[in-house]
Amino acid sequence: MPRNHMELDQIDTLSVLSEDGSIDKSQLPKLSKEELLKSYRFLVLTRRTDEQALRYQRQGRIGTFAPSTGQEASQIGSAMAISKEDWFIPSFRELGVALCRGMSIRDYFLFIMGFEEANQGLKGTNNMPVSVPVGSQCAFTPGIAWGIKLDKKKAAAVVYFGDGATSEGDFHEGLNFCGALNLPAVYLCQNNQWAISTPRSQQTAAKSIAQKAIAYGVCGIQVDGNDFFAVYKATKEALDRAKKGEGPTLIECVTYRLSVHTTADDPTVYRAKEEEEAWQKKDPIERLRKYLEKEKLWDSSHQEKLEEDIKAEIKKGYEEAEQFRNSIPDPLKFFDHQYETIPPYLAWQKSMAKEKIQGRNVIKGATEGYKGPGGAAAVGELEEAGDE
Ligand SMILES: Cc1ncc(C[n+]2csc(CCOP(=O)(O)OP(=O)(O)O)c2C)c(N)n1
Ligand SMILES: [Mg+2]
Repeated sequence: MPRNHMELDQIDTLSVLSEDGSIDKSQLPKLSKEELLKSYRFLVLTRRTDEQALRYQRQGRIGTFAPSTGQEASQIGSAMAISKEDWFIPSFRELGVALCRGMSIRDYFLFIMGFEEANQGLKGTNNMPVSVPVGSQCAFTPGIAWGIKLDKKKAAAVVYFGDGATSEGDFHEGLNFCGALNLPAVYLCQNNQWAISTPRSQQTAAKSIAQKAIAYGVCGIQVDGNDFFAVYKATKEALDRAKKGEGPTLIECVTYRLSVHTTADDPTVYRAKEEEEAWQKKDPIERLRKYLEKEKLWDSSHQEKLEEDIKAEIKKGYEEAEQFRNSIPDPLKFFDHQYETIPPYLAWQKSMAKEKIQGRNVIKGATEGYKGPGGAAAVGELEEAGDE
């Protein structure tokens, strides 16, 4: 058998809007003035919410969270292309997409405060809850996409994940499954150059993340993730293909996490100031603003008014969240969200927590028939171990 060269698909790259706000008109997606201004508002709203959340977190008012700062174009650019019927499957860093999909500022703060009630807003939507285990959402995406296909719905499943998630088996299994079954799915990687302190260069020896699509026989494209138009266009095209039955796409948005990984992180110990400064110059919000100004759609008075409105919206959202927090007297509700019927081990934990909080004895009967994890230990022993 002769030695031949195997032809593999090529990976496209796409950028439309450059750093100075100039544009490649041939690639400019169709968006109305209203859609453009709405998108810009979401970009700024996401940034300011992050900034304010960071202050609240430092003041001890809310818990830990993962900022989207620097990644707004990847998030809003894609979210504006996704319809209500499509499924939004997030990781833990998609504030911008969630806001575009109707999440309120109140619910965002409540979620960071640790209230599952904030997820009530997901009812009746095609929005999935946050997935913290890295990459896990990539593994159940085929299930949603397959359901859409079997139901013959005109929709697609859009899953978000980071560069670090592409080193997890879940990403590969999920994308392979979607490719093999030709499912309507879009795998959207926000390559923000870091997975906590692991740089992109140590994540994979591959030249790009987008090229991993080739191995699974699906479309792949690498876009400038700080370019609102490029992300919008690539997502729209991927969704159109998915809905026509032409299969999944892997989109790599090349962007940068300008802020901390989470509020529990200090990036100054592992990355260079010069690198951060270089990416500051590529700020996705400034870039779109420059374009809007060039097109005479925006000026400083518009910006001033927008900043005022957004400040008030964030303050109101936070106050509503705080009001809710103060009105919930029963922290034990924490146990009631995971299952329709609470399983014995959780009933046991709930009774332990109740005892701690209220200084009472463990509820008799709540743990009846339950022998603890693995079924080995007696309930009495577990009650002691629970204090550790
Ligand atoms: C399975 C798993 N391993 C480790 C962690 C701890 N962890 C949280 S975020 C993160 C890095 C994720 O990096 P990336 O996928 O690039 O997403 P980014 O945080 O940059 O948005 C890690 C290791 C986790 N949540 N889940
Ligand atoms: Mg990352």
